[in-house]
Amino acid sequence: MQPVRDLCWLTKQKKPGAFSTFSIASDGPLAKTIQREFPELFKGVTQVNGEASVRFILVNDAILGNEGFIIAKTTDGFTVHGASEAALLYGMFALHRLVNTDADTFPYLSVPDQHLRMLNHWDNFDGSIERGYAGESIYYENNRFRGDLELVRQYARLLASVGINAVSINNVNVKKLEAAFITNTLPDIKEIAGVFAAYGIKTFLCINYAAPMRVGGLLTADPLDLAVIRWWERTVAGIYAAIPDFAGFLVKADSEGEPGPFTYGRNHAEGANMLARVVSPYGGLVIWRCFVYNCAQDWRDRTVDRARAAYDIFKPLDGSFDDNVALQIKNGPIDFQIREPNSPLFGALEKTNQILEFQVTQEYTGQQRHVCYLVPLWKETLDYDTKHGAGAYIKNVIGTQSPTPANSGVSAVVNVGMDANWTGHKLAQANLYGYGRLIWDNSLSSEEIAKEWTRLSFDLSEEDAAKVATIQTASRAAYEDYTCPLGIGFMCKPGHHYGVDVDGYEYDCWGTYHYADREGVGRERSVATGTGYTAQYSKERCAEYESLQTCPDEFLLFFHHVPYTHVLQSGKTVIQHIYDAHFEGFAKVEKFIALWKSLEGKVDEASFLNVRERLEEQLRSAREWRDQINTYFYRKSGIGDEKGRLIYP
Ligand code: GCV
Repeated sequence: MQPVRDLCWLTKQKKPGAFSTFSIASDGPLAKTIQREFPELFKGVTQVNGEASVRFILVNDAILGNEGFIIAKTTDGFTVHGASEAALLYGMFALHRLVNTDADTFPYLSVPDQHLRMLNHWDNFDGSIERGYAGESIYYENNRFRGDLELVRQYARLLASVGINAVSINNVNVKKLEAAFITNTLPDIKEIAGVFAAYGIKTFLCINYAAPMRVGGLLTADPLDLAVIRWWERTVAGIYAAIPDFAGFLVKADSEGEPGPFTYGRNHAEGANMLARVVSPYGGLVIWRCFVYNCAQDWRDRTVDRARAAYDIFKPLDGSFDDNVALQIKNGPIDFQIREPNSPLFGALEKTNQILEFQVTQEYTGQQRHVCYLVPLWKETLDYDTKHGAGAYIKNVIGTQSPTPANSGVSAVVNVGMDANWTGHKLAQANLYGYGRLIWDNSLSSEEIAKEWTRLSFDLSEEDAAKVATIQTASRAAYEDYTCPLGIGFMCKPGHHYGVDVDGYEYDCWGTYHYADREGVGRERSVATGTGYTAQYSKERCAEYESLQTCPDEFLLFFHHVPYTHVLQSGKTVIQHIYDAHFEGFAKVEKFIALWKSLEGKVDEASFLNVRERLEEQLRSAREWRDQINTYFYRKSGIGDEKGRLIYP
């Protein structure tokens, strides 16, 4: 039996009397969605203060662009103006948010900062989700389509309400059955894409680069081979015949065992452009991931630095990708750790469309058993000045300054599944909500977003709502404190990535080493004495990271190997910082528990129990992280805690 789904931040009907009627002078598919949604969203409302009607009006206004909208107060309600039905739909959801958070900031104008605002599903046809922590796939089960289009609709409305306009619906690691989606299952994909389209969301598929062989039976997938090109042309014609508004492909090539152009001695521009030219006549886009590195590294060989890989491969190709190709680049050079510097590709690529990739699903950040509100991390990346002082912000590199802004933006691996509350941990809903809100409006603060989510999700007094928002906004730092001192990540258990294992990856092939010895810890990536990775940044950033005097403390061990007695900019030694952060991180979780327990009876019971149970697991896990890391470094360094706290010998 289907569990009752949590309506998340669209639950609220608490503003009685906002509107009783609405009108829209348009009858396209999204206008129909508004007609359906409006009564559902504002149901139960009765007229108050004469504010009764909402009028949706299509206008042509350069300021609004295609997706922006303006909401104005009128004598008897509100008007929503926008240049497209999608804009009006966003306006409707914004109105719901504004009236339910008591905002009185009308006229309210909102234009998205990023064009492409996307979510990636890593869902497999068997129903499993790679790095999924909220149950099985909402699309698939047992190698067939679940066929629950009402569930997809509920999901689509959640996404549209925060401005998401694109999804990819299968895992980037494309196995045998999924590789044939592009030929065998088009009617099912069409149904899902149709539901998303009604909410202004475009659908992408991930493809296997060797599909011409694995699906088409050819002997090669060489992008320059004519038979391969013809196969893709026929296949793509079939896709567009079935789904005329199909958005395009997302491709993981030559990465972690996935096939790619390297097999045929071709570079990634040759590989991507071949596909781009095939989808171009239909207006399709090829999103090509830059997560390409050597995952069969010998830990003994210190000359290989995984952090360098994406830049080394893609920077020389800048300017050689077609207009309808976008490179999708993970925020950091390694892999979604709680603290990593930003990828040096941002700012280095000048003639290539770029999509910044985040991870909403909490693979390395507590797997939706720990509360870890990630908006502060994403915000830091968007606001990062690649030239340090020159105003070359990542949000502009992927936005207005992109060669083709319409083909650039932000993408993220999503955190939803079949769990009744969508995200496993109730508080993890704020990551999905916050992701959408932040990438639409890059100027929002993470605190504002946390407050907004809390107000929309619970009926609490201001004082109690502040407690929830405090847990959220303090949670990233807490998680970092007990898992990732000074930028050294990957001390997690190999494979599933949950829980602590300091040396779990130290002698493995994945290129994620901390190099702790009895003198010190950290990866030396300087030009002077290390792998030279710092040189991949602008000269301003390179100078900052290269020097021990200016390298920010939080990245120190990412860029440098230093003695345990090295004094940080904070004035503490490295070893004392490690001890302090781990004791403090654990204490923060204890505080979260006390705050949450004080909300018993004030939030709905299902949410209360869900979060309480997960916070208890978080505390157990944080204790393991604290004690194993503290003991590990105490044993390596032989230096005790200057505050005399218990470190197990
Ligand atoms: C989908 C990490 C994850 C993999 C994931 C990969 C990627 O390595 O652990 O599960 O594969 O990133 O982003 O492609």
